[in-house]
Amino acid sequence: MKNFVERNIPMWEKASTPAEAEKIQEELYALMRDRLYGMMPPAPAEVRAKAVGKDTEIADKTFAGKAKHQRYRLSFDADKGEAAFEYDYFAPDDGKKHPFFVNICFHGPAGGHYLPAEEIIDRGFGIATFNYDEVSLDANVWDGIVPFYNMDRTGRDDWGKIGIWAFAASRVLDHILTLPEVDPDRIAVIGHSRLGKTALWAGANDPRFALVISNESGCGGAAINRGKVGEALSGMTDVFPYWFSPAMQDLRGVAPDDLDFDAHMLLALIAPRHLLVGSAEGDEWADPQSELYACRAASPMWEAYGKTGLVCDSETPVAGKAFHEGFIGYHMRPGSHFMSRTDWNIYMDYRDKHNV
Ligand code: GTR
Repeated sequence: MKNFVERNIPMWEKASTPAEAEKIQEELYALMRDRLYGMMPPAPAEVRAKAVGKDTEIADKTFAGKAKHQRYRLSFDADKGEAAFEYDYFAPDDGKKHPFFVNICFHGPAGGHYLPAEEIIDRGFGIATFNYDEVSLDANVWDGIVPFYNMDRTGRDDWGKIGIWAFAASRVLDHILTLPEVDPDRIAVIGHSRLGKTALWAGANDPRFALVISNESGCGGAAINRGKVGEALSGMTDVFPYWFSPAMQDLRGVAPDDLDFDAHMLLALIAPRHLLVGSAEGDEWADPQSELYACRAASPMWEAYGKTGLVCDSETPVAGKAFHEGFIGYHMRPGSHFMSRTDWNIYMDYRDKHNV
């Protein structure tokens, strides 16, 4: 008997080789861009960094002096002048190279909820973190780096906030690649909830991220829309129009079964790199089951590259269990919508296990 994914999720044309997979990924990228997230500007030729403050208070109090900390102001040439924003850099202070997290964050710079920074440093990972509101406010206001670009939201395919924050994650990546503590082959992009959606789009746009981590990104992120409980894309056209391109308004009133795309197509853009999707048992709004379905439905793209996608013998998520054997990892944590220490530790376990 066919399972839910085989019965309900529309698939792309089968790809059997990496070359075929790449061609289909180009088509899927265009679809996700045109339906949801909008255009991205080209990467700037150069990102300039200025050290703007070393907060010894943070390095000493938050990390007991174990971490190097530096706040940087990044600037780069945009269509209409120089755009800029700041981020915080934390690295274990031992003179070695480390895997890093580019953390798209609700707060800055460290020590807040959602970011157990000391534990992350203790496990040997570095953190480059920025406050998304400082790049452009999480509201229908086009401030921050946006006024320096021609995409001013009058164009149907202009970027929305998810694209804008994802673009910033790539600029942070540009800079950390020049720093001595960073292992360039082991950089992950991570975000929670709306910022999990952003991490996925950042990973889809920038192949330099070796690992993409979506924590409870739900609707408009890792959750399959067909059969989904909780939030629906149609409702998002009203509540969060500014997260997406203006063209996303076309989804108003559209039933999930009538969409010509679904979330597995977004996840498939990460292949053949590593992808982690985390859910929480009590997070019906994001819908763990739909996130697991998306991982399963995305797996054939990894197979076309000769890699294993999701390895999971269960139709349903299992609280407290991580399915972490393949290039797609999925776990569901007991508890509510949050990016907790448990989630971070599960992601770091995967990174240790797969050396990514
Ligand atoms: C909710 C939204 C979700 C999720 C969440 C969050 O209001 O409906 O899609 O993104 O916010 O970002 O915390």
